[in-house]
Amino acid sequence: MTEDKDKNQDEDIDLKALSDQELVEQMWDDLYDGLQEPILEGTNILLERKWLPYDVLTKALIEGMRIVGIDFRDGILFVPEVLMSAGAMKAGMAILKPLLAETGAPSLGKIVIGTVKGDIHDIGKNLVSMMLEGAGFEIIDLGVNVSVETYLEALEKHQPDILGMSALLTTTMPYMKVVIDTLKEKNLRDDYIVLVGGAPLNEEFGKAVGADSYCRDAAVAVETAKDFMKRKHNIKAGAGKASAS
Ligand code: B1M
Repeated sequence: MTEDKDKNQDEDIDLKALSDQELVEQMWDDLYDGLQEPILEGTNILLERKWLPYDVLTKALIEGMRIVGIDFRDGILFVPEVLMSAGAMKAGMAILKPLLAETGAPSLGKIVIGTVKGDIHDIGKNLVSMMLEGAGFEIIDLGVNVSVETYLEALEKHQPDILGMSALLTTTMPYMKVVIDTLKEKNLRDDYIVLVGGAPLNEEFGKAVGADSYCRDAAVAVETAKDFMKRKHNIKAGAGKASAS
């Protein structure tokens, strides 16, 4: 009964009549309730109002998901509900993806990315991939629950510049070390720039597992990847000069 009432209330809301702030707050509620349609509509309205795709993503969708995360942690929301929220978030992200990827710039480099074994969280990883793609990187997305064997196969097949790993659980983040240690054992570690990210990680952890860098969020991932590619090109250019002289 209460659910029907809430649904009717939501149906009655004319999203177009809301101010930007009211609309964003309504979208947080709709994301919380896992409602895809209003998220699609709200995303489109903000874009029509000339919001930058990145602002829609961060201020409406990511912030909404942060709120979901708090109630998930506190046992107010449960897995099926959070899956609905994730579905709504992905629907909004699908609209933004081509806009964030509109660049036309030549490829800045190739990146193999995936969420580590045991972990099925992919929203953050997808977001990072979208933003990197938007910045001009070529992305090979291995999906979720990626084993060390799968990472190695992909590295061999695609010969990327960067390996990106995501983990959202404290129980799965140590797997990043398994992957990096395996690269070391096989003498492959120096062939790739390794970037890691995910909510439970931090800079210290990145260093401890032997990654080149920890990326706090998607924007930092883009800047870090660009930065490492610049350094890589400088090293190559330097080596060229040295051998020429
Ligand atoms: Co999960 N979950 N979940 N979950 N879930 C968390 C992570 C949790 C913090 C919730 C909580 O308790 N507050 C908690 C982890 C606790 C811990 O380990 N410390 C948790 C738990 C416990 C679980 C289960 C174990 C629950 C259960 O079954 N009892 C289970 C585990 C399943 C598994 O993986 N084996 C589980 C399941 C799920 C769902 C399936 C329901 C769903 C995932 C759906 C999906 O991804 N398709 C889900 C969700 C949605 C969440 C929360 C609510 C949201 C995660 C998210 O998408 N955030 C999350 C709570 C939270 O984080 N607030 C939670 C939005 C996203 C944009 O941010 O992923 O951090 P984030 O990505 C950021 C940065 O971290 C960074 O950039 C991104 C964009 O800015 N980044 C990278 C991420 N990856 C990167 C890679 C890079 C660079 C940067 O590479 C270069």
